[in-house]
Amino acid sequence: MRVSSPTERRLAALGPRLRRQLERLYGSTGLAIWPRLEAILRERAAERPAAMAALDEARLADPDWFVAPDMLGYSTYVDRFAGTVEGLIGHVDHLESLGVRYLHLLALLKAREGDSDGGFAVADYLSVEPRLGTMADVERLAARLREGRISLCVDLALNHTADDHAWAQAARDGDPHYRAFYHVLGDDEAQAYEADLLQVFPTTAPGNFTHVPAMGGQVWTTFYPFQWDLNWANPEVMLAIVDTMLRLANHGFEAFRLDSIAFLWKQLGTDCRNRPQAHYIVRALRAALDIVAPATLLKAEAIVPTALVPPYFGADEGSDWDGGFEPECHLVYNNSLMVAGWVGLAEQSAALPHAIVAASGGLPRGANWLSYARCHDDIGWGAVIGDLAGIDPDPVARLTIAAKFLDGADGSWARGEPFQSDGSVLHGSNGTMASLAGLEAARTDEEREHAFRRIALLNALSIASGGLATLYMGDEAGLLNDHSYRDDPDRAHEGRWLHRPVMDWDALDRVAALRISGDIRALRTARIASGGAGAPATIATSTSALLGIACGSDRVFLNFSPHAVQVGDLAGWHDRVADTPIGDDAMIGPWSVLWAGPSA
Ligand code: OTU
Repeated sequence: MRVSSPTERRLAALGPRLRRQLERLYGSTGLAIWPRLEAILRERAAERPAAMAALDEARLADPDWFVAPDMLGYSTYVDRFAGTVEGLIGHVDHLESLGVRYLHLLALLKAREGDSDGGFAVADYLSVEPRLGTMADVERLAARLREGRISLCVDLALNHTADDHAWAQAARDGDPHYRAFYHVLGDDEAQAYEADLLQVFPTTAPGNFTHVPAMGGQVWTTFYPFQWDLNWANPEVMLAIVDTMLRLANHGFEAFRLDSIAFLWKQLGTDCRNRPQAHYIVRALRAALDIVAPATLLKAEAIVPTALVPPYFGADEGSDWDGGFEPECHLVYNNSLMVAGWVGLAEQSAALPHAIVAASGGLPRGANWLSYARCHDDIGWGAVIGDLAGIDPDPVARLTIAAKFLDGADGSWARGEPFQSDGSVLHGSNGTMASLAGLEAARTDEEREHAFRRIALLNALSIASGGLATLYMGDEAGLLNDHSYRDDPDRAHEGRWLHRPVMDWDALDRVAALRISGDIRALRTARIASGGAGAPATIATSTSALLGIACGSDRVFLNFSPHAVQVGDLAGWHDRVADTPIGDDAMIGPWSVLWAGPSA
């Protein structure tokens, strides 16, 4: 009889939830792997460092620890921010100066030689990209971040590996065990699947399959040809990824960004996105973490219509929370709110931001949105087409107008560029926050002022809507589009490098950075004062340009138009940003935010 340790107690309590997922996925074969999976859980638990075990206990006592008014995130490539992990340790003070409590590092793990899709073609999940440092450096960084109450997040690209991953190399060399880690199809079978699949990179990587002679067939490659989709119908893949994830958690990572999880399960005759089995896979990962490393968060990178998000938090298919709930992810990207913010600017209307804030309510306990204005990816238009179905008679036409505006058409102040298209089709838009908001195009003081306000407006949408609001590196400094990628043979084809500039540390004491960072700090301070965090709610307003959000004790108004508009009677309320009382006939300026707290 084992001494009852916290892990043993959690294994006894949560093991059934994990076994249920295995049975749903693999039937009796799933239960046959249980002894091996149980051994992995115990081995990894035995290795869990004391500091992480202590964090486990603290967070079990406070499951909403990350749904907090002062939670603010930051996402960056290590090399573009600080060169190396060691260099990053030297810049943690910058993160602390912004009030950051969550740090997502991109392209940290060892990536494929050459083009690696920005680090998302992983060659070894368990080692750090050598030019960035070592896992020992990461453990020192994680310890430094914990001192500052900053949680370290890393991408777990579990839909695919690089084609030079050891598993792929073994498969290529004929090892049947690792060949079964991937999908290898005949031409006709691949064609049958392809008929229902969408394109992620239609311009740079058309199709979802790549003929690999050494594999003797068509390998499933949803993304780039060098990103081989893992075969999650194979329980050996589950064992390998659970072990990988727990080893990484023991190195000090407190959150995993689960990349592309909408694509995990393949089913003939479907678009192979958002399948029920994809959720069972993630719920198995969640159960394993809850047993061994409960301090650790899972964040779903599921770029899907808002209506398809609840199962990624754990709701049963199509049911509300009462209809059944199994924990899946703690955080889900609110991609639709990000897109809606940009559409709001383009349309000079709060209509879509209002609709998405209203659709983002009703979260379960221990869950929150990951809210953001920009990230390392494009503004993807596809998911919001789904959100607009039923609201708008022609979503594609409407979003095409917004996309063209953001790509700079018709005298627009935006300086974005089409992604995966020449602008003739609707796919995505690239650009840094400052360039998209008009700071690049601004030539007069008023144009610069309005650009600064539009940046603050979208940061306010992300912060006031209660999510784990996450900044993308350089946006706090107003960095503009970086066109240098066009001269790099490994990057020239990949337009998203436009909005992935190298950090300009000298810019931090210039006007743009001081204004933008100052606005961010003011919004974060206001949210802390409001006590607001978690699911957002809307407030009715007097005009379609004006969005109202309830945030804790406060009322936050966002003006998505270039004209001053009336807010209404706010007598007895206090402007938390300007620190002035607000009257009974409040107005809000062009592109502005009015954050109203109850008078003391
Ligand atoms: C994710 O992207 C990553 O964020 C991208 O940087 C990677 O290129 C990609 O996966 C492959 O790893 O998978 O859930 O439109 O926004 O591909 C959707 C491009 C994704 C990305 C989209 C997204």
